[in-house]
Amino acid sequence: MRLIALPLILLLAACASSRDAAVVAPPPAPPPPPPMTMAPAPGPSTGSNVASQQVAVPTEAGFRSYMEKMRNFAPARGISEATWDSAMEGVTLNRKSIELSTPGGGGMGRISSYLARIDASMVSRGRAAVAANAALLDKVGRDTGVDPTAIAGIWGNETSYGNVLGNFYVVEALASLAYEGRRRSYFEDEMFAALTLLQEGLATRAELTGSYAGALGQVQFMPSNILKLGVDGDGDGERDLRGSLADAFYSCANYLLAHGWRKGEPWLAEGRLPSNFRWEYAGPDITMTAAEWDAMGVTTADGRRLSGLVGADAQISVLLPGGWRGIPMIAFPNYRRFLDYNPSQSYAIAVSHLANRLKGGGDWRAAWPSDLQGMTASDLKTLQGALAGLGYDVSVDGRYGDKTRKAVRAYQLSVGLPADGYPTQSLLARLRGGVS
Ligand SMILES: [Ca+2]
Repeated sequence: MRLIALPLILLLAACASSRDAAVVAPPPAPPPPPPMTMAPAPGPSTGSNVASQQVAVPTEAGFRSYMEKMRNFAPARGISEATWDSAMEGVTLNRKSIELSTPGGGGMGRISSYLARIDASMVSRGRAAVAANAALLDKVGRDTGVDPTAIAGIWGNETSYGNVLGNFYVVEALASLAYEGRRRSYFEDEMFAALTLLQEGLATRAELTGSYAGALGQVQFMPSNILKLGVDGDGDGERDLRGSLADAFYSCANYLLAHGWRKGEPWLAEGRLPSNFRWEYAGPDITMTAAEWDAMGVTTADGRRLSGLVGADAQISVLLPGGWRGIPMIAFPNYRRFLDYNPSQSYAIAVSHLANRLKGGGDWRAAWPSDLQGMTASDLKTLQGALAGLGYDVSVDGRYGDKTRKAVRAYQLSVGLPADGYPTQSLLARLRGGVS
């Protein structure tokens, strides 16, 4: 696939490698690509918050002290001392979890490295996995109304179709991340949810093996989501999202439905933009109705009007993940359900594209700009600093989010560049040169 040839991908694949290193892949013939572990979604802050400040330097002694305090909270969270003591036996500070959960690089190019994983091998192994489980997937689709290829797209991206489930004891991983403190109450809640799984007999300690961030099973559910949205799909009385594909697939469908999945609608399609398209209308932070895009002449790459695919009032974004010269993508409402699953545009595009391929769709028609160079987190910080210096409202954090996108877009508009909101090396060079 063409994306692989780009130096950009090689550069940015390196950013992901430390995160991937933790995953022990039991490789079938072609080794599976590393999984994209479900990043924890922002959760409600219901944690006990022993201390809400960030722990500066994680130490084993600090961890032990924190865990002693947490043990006191266990009964109030419905966890017996016996469960706690048994679950925590041998648990130590897991620095690998903390290291892998630390944002490693700028967002730019992540999309390329994500999409580079959706190669011929990923697609062919996926089609084989879908064929091998066709009866079950069809039944899930009929029963729930969720397109089974969407589920397969998540399954493939999360665990390479069940081949890479993670090898972390999630109680230890979650305790370490809670102690580390950046998202303490979220991880405390997930740790207690994992302990609840144990105490209620929904999982054994050995079954609480998963990702460095505490996600479990074939489709990488966080423990609280197993409790809230897990489904016993095969009717054996257990919610076993690790050992039972039926449980995993029905649970995945249930998650998407609970977040507003629209039955019978697509999620993402390659788009075709009119020649007079205003680039500043693109971006995940901007939505317009299908009817509004129709009126502007935006269609799918094969020329279909958007309101013919979804309701005329459906809220849709045009995405330009490779900038204005890259591949235009139409993000339908169901695309946002993948974002609910993991709030990363790169993740949601990768799941969308894999699902489209598993549904029989082809590769992208448009080409990725071959001269596009990656932006490291450091590059992004420099760019953000320059924009902040010009008075734009932007955080200098090396991350490509909505604020940076808006600031880049506003700057591009002010100097007459195509306002795609996409930070590039050439934009950085321009800002460094003091050209404003
Ligand atoms: Ca079951």
